[in-house]
Amino acid sequence: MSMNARTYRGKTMKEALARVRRDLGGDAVILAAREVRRRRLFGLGPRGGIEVEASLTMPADPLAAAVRAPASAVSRASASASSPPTGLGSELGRIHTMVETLSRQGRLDHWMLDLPSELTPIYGRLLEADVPELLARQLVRMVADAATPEDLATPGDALRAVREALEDALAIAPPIRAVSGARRVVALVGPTGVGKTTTAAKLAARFKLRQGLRVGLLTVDTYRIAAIEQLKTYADIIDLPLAVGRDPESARQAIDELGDVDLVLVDTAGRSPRDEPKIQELGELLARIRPDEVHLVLSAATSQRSLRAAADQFAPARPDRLLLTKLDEAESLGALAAILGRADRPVSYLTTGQSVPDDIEEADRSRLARLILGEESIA
Ligand SMILES: Nc1nc2c(ncn2[C@@H]2O[C@H](COP(=O)(O)OP(=O)(O)OP(=O)(O)O)[C@@H](O)[C@H]2O)c(=O)[nH]1
Ligand SMILES: [Mg+2]
Repeated sequence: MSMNARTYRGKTMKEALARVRRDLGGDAVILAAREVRRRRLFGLGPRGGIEVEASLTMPADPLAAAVRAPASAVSRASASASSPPTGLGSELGRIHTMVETLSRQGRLDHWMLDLPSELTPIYGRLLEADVPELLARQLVRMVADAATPEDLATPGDALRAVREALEDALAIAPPIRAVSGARRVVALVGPTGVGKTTTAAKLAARFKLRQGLRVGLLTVDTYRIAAIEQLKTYADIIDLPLAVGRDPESARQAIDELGDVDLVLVDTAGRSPRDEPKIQELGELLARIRPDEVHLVLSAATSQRSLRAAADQFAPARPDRLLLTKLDEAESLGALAAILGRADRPVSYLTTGQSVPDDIEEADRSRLARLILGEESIA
């Protein structure tokens, strides 16, 4: 390796790394680490400690540096259930995963040094799944604080502990509570093109075909003729009554014209989260319709920033559920974690494709956590 590697010593790994950091800064790359034992004359002098080789330049392949740490020690530290990781083994395991993280982040993550080594790969996994860094830290920190060494004996245990912490952090809604004889009105709102109309059709078909309920559709998306035609097509195929509301007053009346139905699904026009007046208008319309549930429909295939922005900007529509679409299109689902913790807006359904009515499922805590962690995939 053609760079100016320097050696730093410390009584502990933490101390050695602190010196690396002081000297080379946060961008330092750890190339190797070893335990130093000194034969002590009459028991005097330093007892030995940890020696770390570090440099400022990134190696061509950062993982190659990790491989330089003795493989046996690394695997003993990170993968063994029978021998609890101690001493140098666990330190090397820590270095190993640190270097892996370096390759992702391009910097030395000082924060990780205090973490039990079993949790560092899980932290890396959360970041890889695009879980926001702060949230990822909170999760592993919570587990680190609460778990006993036995709780984290194997990598599988550590992953389960973090998954359980994530599950606890998710807010999940019960499915739409539609029963025969009591009309329930459910509105879908959200940004443009996220799948509101398709989802309304999926839900309508499920409640009609699987639960035998009387379902009606109401669209208040009257700005585009294509929008009405789209819903009309589904209404015809599923054989449902469709009502059209052109303003708050007629929308209210249109619901009554649907007659004796158990469930009314209200499809609304997509709105840009930046278009405050239109969202305000939507809020006024819904205030007139007075739906029992308002599901904010968000595409999982959008960035964490867009998700947050939409979640904030749609407040005037008073959504009390989140409905996540296009999970099948998302590269990773970690960003969702950022918006799924609000108890006043639990997740109701997930949609996983274009097919009506199949590609929809009720939100499930364990499934969602596994999806976010990348332990499970769609379908
Ligand atoms: N891959 C995938 N595509 C979906 C999903 N849900 C909807 N779509 C597709 O997304 C596109 C837009 O769906 P719509 O239901 O028209 O979306 P919308 O929110 O009603 O759109 P606007 O009314 O224009 O705001 C269509 O091509 C759908 O087939 C999903 O879960 N996965
Ligand atoms: Mg639509």
